Amino acid sequence: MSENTFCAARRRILANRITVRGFNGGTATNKGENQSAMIREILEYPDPRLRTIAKPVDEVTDDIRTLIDDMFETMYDANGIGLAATQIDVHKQVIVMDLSEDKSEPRVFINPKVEVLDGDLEAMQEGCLSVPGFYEDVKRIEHCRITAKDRNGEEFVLEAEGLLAVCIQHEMDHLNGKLFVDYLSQLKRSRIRKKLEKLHKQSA
Ligand code: QAP
Ligand code: CO
Repeated sequence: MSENTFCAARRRILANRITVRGFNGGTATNKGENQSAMIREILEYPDPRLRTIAKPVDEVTDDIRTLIDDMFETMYDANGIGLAATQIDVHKQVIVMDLSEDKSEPRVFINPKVEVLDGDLEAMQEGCLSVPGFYEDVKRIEHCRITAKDRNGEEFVLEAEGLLAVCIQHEMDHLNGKLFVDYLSQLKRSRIRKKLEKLHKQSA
């Protein structure tokens, strides 16, 4: 994947969403713009709360569905493609994702488990809503099978490759308190940390 693929893909996704909004003449019919859902604050690296290990969800209740709605609202508002509950300081095993250009493919993963189907590693440029403005190559398993529950508590199995496989592994890392910067060299990671700390001080 080339250097600018991530940015280009995001620009494309954004341009498309703006068009969709214009077409509808409003936001009411757009998925992820649920009237009652709330945009939550996204924790940013190096916030120590991002290191918390998430607990499995016992039962998919209305409270969990409210959490899911808020997570979509927060992710779409920030122009993200994936968000783990950890990132909004809720330490439950819940992930939301939408890799489409028009918010048409919302996906929910509750208590996800990953099984390696092909141990080959593939490098892809990653970003993270908790590490805004930084994009780096990370090597991850190319082909995996995910078992998880959906928003109705139904179990499903999904084979993933490409961006979907990368994104699910990235988000599952969040549930285990891990960030993509942990895969980088110490030097790169500390540069990112220092730049973000400086920004946080400025906006405090
Ligand atoms: C994880 O990341 C991911 O820095 C999801 O200024 C990303 O949604 C997995 C974002 C890439 C695989 C490949 C980041 C938005 C979004 C930023 C995201 C930013 C605005 C990141
Ligand atoms: Co992330």
